[in-house]
Amino acid sequence: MKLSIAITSEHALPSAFVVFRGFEESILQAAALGYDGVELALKNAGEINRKELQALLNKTRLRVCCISTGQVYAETGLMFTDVDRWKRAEVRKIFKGMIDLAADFGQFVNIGRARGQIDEEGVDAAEERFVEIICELADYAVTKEVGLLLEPVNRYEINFINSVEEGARLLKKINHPNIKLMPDVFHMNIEDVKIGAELLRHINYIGYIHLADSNRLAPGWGHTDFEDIFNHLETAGYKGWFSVEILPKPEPRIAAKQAIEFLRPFLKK
Ligand code: LER
Ligand code: MN
Repeated sequence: MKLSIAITSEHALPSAFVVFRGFEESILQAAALGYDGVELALKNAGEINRKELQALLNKTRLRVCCISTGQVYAETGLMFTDVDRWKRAEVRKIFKGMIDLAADFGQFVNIGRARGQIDEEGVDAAEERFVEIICELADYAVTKEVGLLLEPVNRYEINFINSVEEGARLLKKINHPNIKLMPDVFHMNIEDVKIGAELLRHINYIGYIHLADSNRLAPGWGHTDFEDIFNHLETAGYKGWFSVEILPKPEPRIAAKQAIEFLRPFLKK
């Protein structure tokens, strides 16, 4: 199984959950530590110089496994559920740019908090606006051979699609073959009944997994039971990517090293 680490630009907000910042530095560090790929956390596709990125990937033999979009919401507040149709048009444009980029680098685009909030109009209105945009983007992404990944995010960050159970229920309803879930075990620790058992139960909807311990430190440095998670994923026959999305503590290189050293034995199984 393949392991990636989330990285971002040197200009990203301090709140971005990444270990390394600055694309060149990050890719070189990830390669030196033995990661198979990187997940690019972007606010728009224009942040990437394609030629420079390709040269770095050629040099390191790393792959970009996903473009993640938490920075879209963090930097602009744009969301699929916004009542303002011009803002919804803007978010469509940004995500289409990310999908175009993923056609060359990444193969997946995630939808995190940009999916939006449930406001005073209630869940049905939010869901209707969300479904219209995600389906349009999923149709567009098919033509580019890119998949969409919906990430359930805990209630303290967003009030819409918090648990894997809720994500799976919504995907069943939407029934679009080009949308899968991106469970993040940090959020699952807050929202789901069990982590490993829920991953196994919803495995048909799962396309990619974010790894962090219960405190967003490197796996192995909190109280999440990774033995249980990987046993369930083995039973499920999960073959997709894992990406480490952790805080740069105690310092970036040490955190990234702690993560890969702890995870390697599970991934080799
Ligand atoms: C993004 O992948 C994530 O997990 C969120 O917690 C960021 O807000
Ligand atoms: Mn995540």
